[in-house]
Amino acid sequence: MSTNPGDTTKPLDKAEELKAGSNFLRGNIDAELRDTVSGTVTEDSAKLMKFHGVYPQDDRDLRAQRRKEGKEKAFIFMARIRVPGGVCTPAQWLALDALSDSHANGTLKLTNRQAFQLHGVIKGKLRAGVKEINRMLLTTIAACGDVVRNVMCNPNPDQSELHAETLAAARALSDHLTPRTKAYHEIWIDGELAAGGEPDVEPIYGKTYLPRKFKIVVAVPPSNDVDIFGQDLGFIAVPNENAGPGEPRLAGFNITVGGGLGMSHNQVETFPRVADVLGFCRPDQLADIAEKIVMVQRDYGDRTDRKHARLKYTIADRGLAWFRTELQSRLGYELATPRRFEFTHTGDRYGWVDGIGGASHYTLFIENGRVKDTPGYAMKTGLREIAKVHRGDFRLTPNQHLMIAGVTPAERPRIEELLRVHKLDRANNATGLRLGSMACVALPTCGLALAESERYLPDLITELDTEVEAAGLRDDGIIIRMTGCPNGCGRPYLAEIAFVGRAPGKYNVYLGAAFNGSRMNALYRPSVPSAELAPLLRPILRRYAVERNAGERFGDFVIRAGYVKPTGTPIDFHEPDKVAGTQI
Ligand code: SRM
Ligand code: SF4
Repeated sequence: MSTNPGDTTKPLDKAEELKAGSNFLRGNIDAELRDTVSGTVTEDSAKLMKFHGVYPQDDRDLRAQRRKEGKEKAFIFMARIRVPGGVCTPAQWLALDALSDSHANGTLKLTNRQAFQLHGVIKGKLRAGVKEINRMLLTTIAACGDVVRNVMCNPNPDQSELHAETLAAARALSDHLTPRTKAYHEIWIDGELAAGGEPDVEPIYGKTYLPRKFKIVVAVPPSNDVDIFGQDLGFIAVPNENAGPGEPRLAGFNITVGGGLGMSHNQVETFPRVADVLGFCRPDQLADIAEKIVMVQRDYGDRTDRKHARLKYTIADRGLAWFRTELQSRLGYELATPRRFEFTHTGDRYGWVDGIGGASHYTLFIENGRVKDTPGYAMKTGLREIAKVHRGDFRLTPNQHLMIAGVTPAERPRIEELLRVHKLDRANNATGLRLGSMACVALPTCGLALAESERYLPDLITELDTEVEAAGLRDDGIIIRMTGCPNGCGRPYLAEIAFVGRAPGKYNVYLGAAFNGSRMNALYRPSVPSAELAPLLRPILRRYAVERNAGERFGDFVIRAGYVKPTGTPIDFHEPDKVAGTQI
């Protein structure tokens, strides 16, 4: 449907016309990829290519110099490879590693939604690169665009006995909600558009797909690593406490809806929102419920304004009661009452974890998910050597790190040796602050970045680490995140400490989210120059070390100590004077 039942007086956003006329996402992509004159594609093709997991970008580090020289921008592309539940094989890792060298900028980026990104792909290598990705049984389709994105799931196979069943559920959901258009195959794999043949049908999406991106996760308590409250739709695995031998361990899922984190500075009608718990369902109802929720949003999401087109706004505007009624009328049954659940943290557990059945898993801290070799730390080489011998699998975590999973007792000494030889084992010795850090990509590739993020947060943490060590907080987990703009990619509003780029070298500072991801933070100080960030935070960390109650988390302390008030409303994110809190 391309109507907007919410407000039929406003014209549809131009993107709707583009999607409708694109012949199921073909548009002019094929012809523009063949054109060798331009290093990029038109704006329309750029928008459609996102559905294929590909983003036109330019190297922003080179912009000024090239402008001075009268040259066009240094055009490049980013390809996002979605990996449902984050599980890939060593062979796939090796192939991506090689592809990052032959077709991209030599790095692999592990995203915080369990996907890979290749950056710096030039147009001439793009089609061959995507074809190669598909050859290794991975895909970029629906990694971006107005569709259901990569479905996340906790990566630890032994997080609980429920894990295998939840991972299977996440993968099944991903398959069920993948777009059916044949355009992807034609453009990237066959290399030409098929004439005639069966017409495309998109039974779930229709020809204009969704009003906006849509994100689904499956959480396995007590870990909330998937940050379920920041996602459009979430499922929380609930165990069957009375399961007998051989019976399924999974009773079903609590359902969360309407989370989302993007906003624009000082546009109060945009805001991050924590998801609501909607109800409970049995495992066999999962796909039906997910599909119908997606369809409600397809039909009622705001197609007139892309800044107001996420499910969180549909629910905020119409109310949860309306949403439940609309959903249940499509399902033909009522949702059950939510069951009890408890999350204790959002971070990853590093190092070796012994699993069921003798296998063990090693989670490696990869700062901001960037896999590369640097002088003195050949991380990418080390992981390649491990991939050559590893018999289990690799699992991307929702915090941008990597789990080497399913290591048998016989294999473990070899993996341990490779970790040691390549100094990978040292990465996990960082402070709790660094281990709890996450930054979005931002400069130089992200076209929306207002400030640095991935390239700056590590240095800022180094500045704070001295205080952390001196105050005796070395091993305390504190969730600290940075983004280069307010779109929220690094999930900053769910961090105990967050920096959100406002302008080059300036950040809004947010404090006070819950350690388990259930409460957002609030704006503490707007537009702080980077040189003043560490001095601003050091005294707060010092006080926390001395004055905290037993077991009190940093995010709770800053509220109790009066630095910020607990959040609730959008205003907390936009009007500094009213919400900055009292500094003591
Ligand atoms: Fe994001 C746009 C990177 C997770 C909210 N995001 C972008 C783009 C594609 C910029 C663009 O549109 O031109 C960034 C590409 C930068 C680059 O050069 O690689 C980008 N987002 C990322 C990643 C790679 C950050 C990371 O370092 O891990 C994450 C990729 C996830 C994935 O594998 O799919 C990423 N983005 C998120 C998240 C977190 C999450 O989903 O858990 C959010 C907040 C949650 C949400 O969606 O509400 C997020 N990204 C956005 C938004 C704001 C959406 C909104 O509703 O306002 C944009 C901008 C947009 O869509 O217009 C955006
Ligand atoms: Fe780019 Fe902003 Fe997302 Fe960071 S938060 S990757 S700067 S869009």
